[in-house]
Amino acid sequence: MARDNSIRLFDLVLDSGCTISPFVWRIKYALRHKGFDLDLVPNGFTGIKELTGGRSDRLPVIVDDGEWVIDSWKIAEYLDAKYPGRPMLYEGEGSKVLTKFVDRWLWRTAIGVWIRCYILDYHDLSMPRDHAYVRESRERILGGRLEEMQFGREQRLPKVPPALEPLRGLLKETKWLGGDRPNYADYCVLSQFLWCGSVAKIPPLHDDDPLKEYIDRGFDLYGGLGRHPGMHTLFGLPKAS
Ligand SMILES: N[C@@H](CCC(=O)N[C@@H](CS)C(=O)NCC(=O)O)C(=O)O
Repeated sequence: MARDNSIRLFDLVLDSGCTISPFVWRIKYALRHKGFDLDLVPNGFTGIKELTGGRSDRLPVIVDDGEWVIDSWKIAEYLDAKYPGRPMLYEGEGSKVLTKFVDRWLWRTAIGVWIRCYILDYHDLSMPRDHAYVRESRERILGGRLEEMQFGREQRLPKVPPALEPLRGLLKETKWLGGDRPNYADYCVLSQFLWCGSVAKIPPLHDDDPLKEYIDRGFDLYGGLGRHPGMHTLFGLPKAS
C-alpha cells in the first residue's frame, strides 16, 4: 500500500519546471484520479538511466512503496489492478482497447504534425544541460535540422484543427470520454494538448474552437494540475484571411 497515500513519480520537465512528456502528464492525472498525492522527482531528458538505478531510459517511472513500475500503459494497468477499490481508470478490457485507439488516432492527427511545428521551441525550452542531447536525438529521429523542420509552421498549423473534428463532434455529446466523469482515455487526450502547451510558443488552435471548453476543464482538474506557469496558451491561431 502506498505509504502516506503518495506515490513517487519521476517527472520529465523543461527548464521552466513544466512537465513536457505526454506519457508523464497522463500518469500525473492517473495518480490523482486514484486519489494519490504526487511525490514528484523532477528531471530533464538526460540522466534518466542513472536516476532510475539503470532500470529505464524513458519516463514515466513510478515507485510505489518500493515497487518500481515502468511505462505509462503498464503503470495505468498496475494502478487499477493494485487499487481496485479506488476509482478505476479503465472500465474493463474494451475500454483499454478504445483508449489506445483514441490515443493513436490523436497522436497521428495532432502530434504527428505539431512535433515538427514546435521542435525548435521544444529544444529551446528544455534544460540547457539537455540541449545537445535533445538536438542530436531529435534530429536523428525526425531526420532534419530543428530549424529547418520548424520553418514554415504557419502554413502547416492550420491543417490540424479541421482534422480534430471527430473529437470535437464527440465532445458535443458527452462531457468526458469517460461519460459524466473523466477516465484514462481523457487523460491520454488531455496529455497530448498538455504536451503541446508545454512547448508551443505560438498557438496551434483557433480562439473559438469548441474544444477549448473540454481542454480548459481538463487542465483545471485536480486543483489545476495542468496549469503550470510554464504552459503556453493553445488558443489564438489566426484564421486564414
Ligand atoms: N511507451 C513509453 C514511452 C515513454 C517515452 O517515450 N518517454 C519519453 C518522453 S515522451 C522519454 O522518456 N524520453 C527520454 C528521451 O528522449 O531520452 C510509455 O508509455 O511510458
